[in-house]
Amino acid sequence: MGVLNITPDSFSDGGQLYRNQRVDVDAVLRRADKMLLEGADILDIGGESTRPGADRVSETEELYRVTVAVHAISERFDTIISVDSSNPVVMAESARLGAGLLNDVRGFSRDGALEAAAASGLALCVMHMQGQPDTMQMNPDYVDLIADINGFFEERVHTLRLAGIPQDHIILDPGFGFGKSAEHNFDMLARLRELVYQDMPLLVGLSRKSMINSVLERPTQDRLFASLALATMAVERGASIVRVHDVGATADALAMWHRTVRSDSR
Ligand code: 8Y4
Repeated sequence: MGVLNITPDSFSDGGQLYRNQRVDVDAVLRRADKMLLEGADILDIGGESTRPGADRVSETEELYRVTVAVHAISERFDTIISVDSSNPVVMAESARLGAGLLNDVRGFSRDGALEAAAASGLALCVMHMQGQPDTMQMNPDYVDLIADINGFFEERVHTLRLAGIPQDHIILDPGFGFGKSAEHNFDMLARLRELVYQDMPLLVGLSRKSMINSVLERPTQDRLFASLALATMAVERGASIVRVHDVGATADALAMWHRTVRSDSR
């Protein structure tokens, strides 16, 4: 899954697709084309930054950013479009315009999100977050990290199924960096095999995240090699989908993992 941030203030790839209060549609299409040529199967489009301290975005503004990109990409490319949003209006409109996956870092917890997700008929990614984006990194605390996340998965799957969503439309995500210390994040990665509910597929986002900084002290743009190691370890430990900024480099790394697994099974 390749990341397409349609925001002016994205921490990782700031404001290249959104400038002067406008979505740069040509830039979005060029970036989408590049990621698809490099091997992305899914493009994740987001119009709201969840970084602590990021500017709030109005519904109208988020709807504009996301739908312009979804519409342009779905007209030109045959790919799965994921929409990174917690807003039910954005979810519904994106589904109408050709999205294939709804990716909600708030786990479909906002008023109306569950209903919009169910009505869309799309696949869903449900992510774990402790707290809210603005304060989640202040003092992340768990009695039992793995049990907490697995309990969250169980509760959300149960709730989504009651809303009429089939289990095979649901992807789970432990939410690296969302209300977790560096220690929590590395514990989650080490024990990723234990983060499951009924063998459902796992999506992880580790690309360029600040847990890398806790070891290497690198600015975001210099976190590629570390990100490749993290993506490879996640897939080795059972992740089905990795959300990344650097699609070509990650595809190369995972091709080596995949080839090695093939030899190991003979
Ligand atoms: C540098 C680069 C520092 C990126 C921080 C970040 C996830 C996600 C995000 C994730 C799913 C981010 C939308 C945060 N992370 N969706 N979204 N899983 N499903 N931060 O881990 O990339 S945004």
